[in-house]
Amino acid sequence: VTLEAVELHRIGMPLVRPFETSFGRQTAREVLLVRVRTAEGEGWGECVAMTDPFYSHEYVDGCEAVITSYLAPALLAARTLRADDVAGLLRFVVGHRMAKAALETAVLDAQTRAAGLSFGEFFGAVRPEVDCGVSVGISPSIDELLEEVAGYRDAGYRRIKLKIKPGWDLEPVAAVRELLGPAALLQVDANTAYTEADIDHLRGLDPFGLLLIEQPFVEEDIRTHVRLARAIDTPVCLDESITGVDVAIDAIERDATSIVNIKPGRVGGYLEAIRIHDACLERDVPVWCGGMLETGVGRAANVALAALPGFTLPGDTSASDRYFAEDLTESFVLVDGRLAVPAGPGSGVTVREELLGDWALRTPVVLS
Ligand code: OSB
Ligand code: MG
Repeated sequence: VTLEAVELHRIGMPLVRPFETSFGRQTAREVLLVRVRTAEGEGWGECVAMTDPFYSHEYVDGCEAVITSYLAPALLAARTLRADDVAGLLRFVVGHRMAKAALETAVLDAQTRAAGLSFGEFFGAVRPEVDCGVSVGISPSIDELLEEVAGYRDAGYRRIKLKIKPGWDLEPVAAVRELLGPAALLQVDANTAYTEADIDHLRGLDPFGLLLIEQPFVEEDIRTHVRLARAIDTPVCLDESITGVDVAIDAIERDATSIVNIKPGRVGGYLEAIRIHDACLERDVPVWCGGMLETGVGRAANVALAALPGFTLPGDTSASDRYFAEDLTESFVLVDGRLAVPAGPGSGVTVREELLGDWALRTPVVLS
């Protein structure tokens, strides 16, 4: 496509319920959206960075700054480009994968819309809908947790993920396992809240038959994940640590992870996410699609990705109403525990421009 301008939109959306993890509690989602204007039409990308640098070093203000000062000017200077050129054009900037992913996705959306291809077709989707799980935050009490989980079970979610941290782990897991019964798919996510000294304690999760434990230790610490994997029966799954295909292969070969959470934003975009998927499929390592409380813009692309053959576990691709009273695009509605892969060109969803204005946190920035 021939790139004419890059627009940055900043919106705020209240969450239907607070979302608490080991790294903090959120009551609203601040979202940075990128629109590219090209000679062939427009495209959208959602930056998954959060307001604060607590899950990742990336955060909304930082992403906007690096896009404005470095990334967008490099793409505008190249002018004519394809999505698979973007990573190379942006390689001179170290890291900042979420910011890069938003730009690459916007270019890919414009390019595939112009070609009349859906993301599902472009990525190589093998199913028309995907199995969905739901990520359940840390709750003020076990009773409230059980009520929330029962609601998601009744809505049809095919897998429950509980956020855990020291002081909120064995007890809530035991209570939810009791509620759901032994056959239900149940997993936990610690978002790096534990240390090596907790390995013995984490072995206490084994009796609950969990699908996996996600990212108990810090991002850079592959070694302690290897030690845990040796000590525990529950499969270990990395999220934060997996920043690209080479790290994924390394972690798999070292037996630090036997299942991989693929989040396109965290790895620099959908093209790298597909490379990780392919490497995992080749090694018989199951993958699932993570989430970052995306609006319909990001969700559409995640659902298309989750339709690739190696995504054999339900993802954090929940319905729009799990997060928001109203979505920025058409809503994603759970049917029999699944979401449909959008079939239209590009991401297949349309940004409701009037909401962009209503929810704006500032006037859009236009770079050209
Ligand atoms: O660790 O998977 C995570 C949300 C924000 C940041 C990190 C994570 C999450 C979730 C929610 O678990 C996933 C979702 O429903 O989008
Ligand atoms: Mg996680």
